[in-house]
Amino acid sequence: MFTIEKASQIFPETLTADVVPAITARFELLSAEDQLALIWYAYLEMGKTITVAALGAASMQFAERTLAEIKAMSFPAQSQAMCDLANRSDTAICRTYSNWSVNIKLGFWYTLGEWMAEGTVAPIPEGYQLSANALAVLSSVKTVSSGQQITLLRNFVVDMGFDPKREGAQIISEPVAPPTPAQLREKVSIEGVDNQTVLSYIELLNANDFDNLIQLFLPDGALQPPFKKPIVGSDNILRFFREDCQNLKLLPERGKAEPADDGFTQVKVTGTVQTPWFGAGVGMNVAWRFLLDPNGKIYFVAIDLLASPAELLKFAR
Ligand code: 45D
Repeated sequence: MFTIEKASQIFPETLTADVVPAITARFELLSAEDQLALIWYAYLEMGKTITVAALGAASMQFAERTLAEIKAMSFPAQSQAMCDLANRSDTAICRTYSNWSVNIKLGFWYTLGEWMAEGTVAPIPEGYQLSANALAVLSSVKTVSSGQQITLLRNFVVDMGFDPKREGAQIISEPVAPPTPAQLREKVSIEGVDNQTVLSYIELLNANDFDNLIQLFLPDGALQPPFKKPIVGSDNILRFFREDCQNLKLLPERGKAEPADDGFTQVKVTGTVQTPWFGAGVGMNVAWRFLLDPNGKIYFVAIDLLASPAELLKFAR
């Protein structure tokens, strides 16, 4: 029988972007001042080629009070509040921050970044000198692809703040918008794959139709996001879809399906994914590795950020 552990090893030839966890680990060793300055420089650099889209005002309302609180502070207090976040200090703002979903955290920083640029929030001090280590991390960030860069930026931000790990802590996330109406949904086709579960997975996720999407999974199924441990059980997967997966655009290109042990089927698909933050400006190269039970239900799916575009075409036999 398959276990989640064994399932996660299907299609072992798939090469993921290991530079992302490697650079993230080096970033985490830097001082808070260096971290903030490095993100600022990386963000300015990226802004030359890609632009962040401000999310709808509705999604910002959850961070509004904290943003207003920071805006009202003196410059030194603002810098301190930002350093506290990077230092993961136990402050009220850091606790509030850690309860936000990823998108609210990103929206919060997006707003602070705009205010820093216009001068209403303390900027990175002019002439701030990054340490040698920080300079080395920054130059590594510059060498990776734009899909890997935005993944790094997101990683840098999500672990900031102070998480007291309270049992049953409620994550504050954006409301779930109604799914795309049937007549506006797009059919997908994938070269080499006509498996209905896989096609429906892509179509339902693109339509934000999470209630139907979750029906494709076995109750004890698992979903493994890039560089993460598998999320196990359909309740947990549904919560993840609602919290973190609205308005993604999945653009699968090609794949292959083949029989696995015990009447299961394994399917690998490659293609690109767009996030609402960058739209068509950044296509992340990904693989989906599905393991379906004999009834076509999803027991396991991993989403991998690929090491290079060459991986999009790699289907070893
Ligand atoms: O510290 O099939 C300043 C799943 C300086 C679901 C700043 C998926 C100071 C299943 C500039 C102010 C989700 C797994 C900071 C598929 C400072 C599925 C600001 C995959 C921090 C396909 C920084 C989806 C800012 C994927 C504003 C792969 C940074 C989605 C902003 C990937 C960074 C989405 C932003 C990614 C990063 C989004 C907006 C990687 C966004 C990244």
